[in-house]
Amino acid sequence: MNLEKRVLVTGGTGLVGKAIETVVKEEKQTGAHEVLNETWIFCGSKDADLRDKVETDALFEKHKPTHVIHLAAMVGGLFHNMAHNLDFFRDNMSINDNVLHASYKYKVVKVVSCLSTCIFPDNVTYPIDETMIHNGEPHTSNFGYSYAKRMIDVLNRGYHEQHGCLFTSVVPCNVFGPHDNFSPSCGHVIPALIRRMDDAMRNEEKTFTVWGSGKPLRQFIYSLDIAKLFLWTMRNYDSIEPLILSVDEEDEVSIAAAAEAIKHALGFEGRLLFDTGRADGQHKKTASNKKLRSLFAPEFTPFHLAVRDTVAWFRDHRDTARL
Ligand code: NAP
Ligand code: GFB
Repeated sequence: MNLEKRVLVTGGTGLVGKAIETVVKEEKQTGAHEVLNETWIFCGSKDADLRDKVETDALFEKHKPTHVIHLAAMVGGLFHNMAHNLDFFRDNMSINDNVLHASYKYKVVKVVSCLSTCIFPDNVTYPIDETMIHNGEPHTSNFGYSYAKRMIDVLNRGYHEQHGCLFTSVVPCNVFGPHDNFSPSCGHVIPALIRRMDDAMRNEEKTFTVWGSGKPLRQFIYSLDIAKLFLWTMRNYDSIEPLILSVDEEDEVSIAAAAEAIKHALGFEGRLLFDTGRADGQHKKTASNKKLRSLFAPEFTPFHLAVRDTVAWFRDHRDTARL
């Protein structure tokens, strides 16, 4: 029986939140049956600072959601994490505890929260799978963010065991796309390289420096692709066990290859240099999407096309894109 759903998306104004909003709008325009009985509410920090319990409860009192997709977090790339591990831990611990406790108090039917493939142990066998989350220390570069994210899984198990709540989580690989954080200092690698290389082009520079060796490997997923996986999870996945949402292992690319793809999409003709004085972070965090593929048939945009579309979006929104 399809009950009316009121879906609150925390972090709804960010990269992943805006992608979910785009997909929901497309579903409404095409008359997709899944969305017919769903009301969607996308919130950012202006609607409530979720580090504050009172503001969090007021948001839930206002919207009385039946479902929550919990994306809100202090998020950043490698260098931002390395400089602010304590802030990443404290802010995300507060946000996660407030949102999950409000979800319990307001009898939310289901919560889908967000972990990350970067939170797995650094000393691990590959491919990584969902059973490995707590099997050892995370990489030192982002231990604050990683431990805060791991506590979502602990909270989910506690709320299920003590109160029977259906609070679950997904584990995305690296995400990029429109509405990303294009800040050279705080952003993730794809958006940061796009803005920095576009700046180099505008300054007619003949070389561009990629930070680190370029050797680390990453699985990148386009934001519109993972948005569809979030919708499927919210509507169909009823286990509290985390679910990895990643492209295939063989879709893993090096940072150098990602920089080359951005170079091609931008049309930069200068030479790429590598600053090995800058950190590489985790060498790899290759995750298996075997569990997802056993449940659903995901579709992934080819990496170079996703980069092309992200570059096009950035150039159309350069003046308003997040710095
Ligand atoms: P993002 O673009 O930085 O967006 C973060 C969102 O959280 C924004 O809507 C922001 O609101 C909100 N937020 C931050 N602090 C808040 C606070 N104190 N109170 C209320 N809202 C707050 O992040 P994203 O890349 O979309 O990430 C979404 C989720 O995916 C996060 O949980 C992240 O950990 C996870 N994830 C991301 C990646 C990735 O590569 N991007 C990979 C794996 C997992 P404002 O717009 O008002 O600031
Ligand atoms: O996306 P990113 O910042 O974070 O990628 P992680 C960092 C990798 O890209 C390192 C190289 O190997 C960097 O040396 N890189 C090259 C650059 N040029 C740049 C640049 O201009 N900016 C950035 N940022 N990197 C994050 C975690 O790890 O993954 C977060 O720290 C989060 O917590 C995120 O979970 C998904 O992929 O290394």
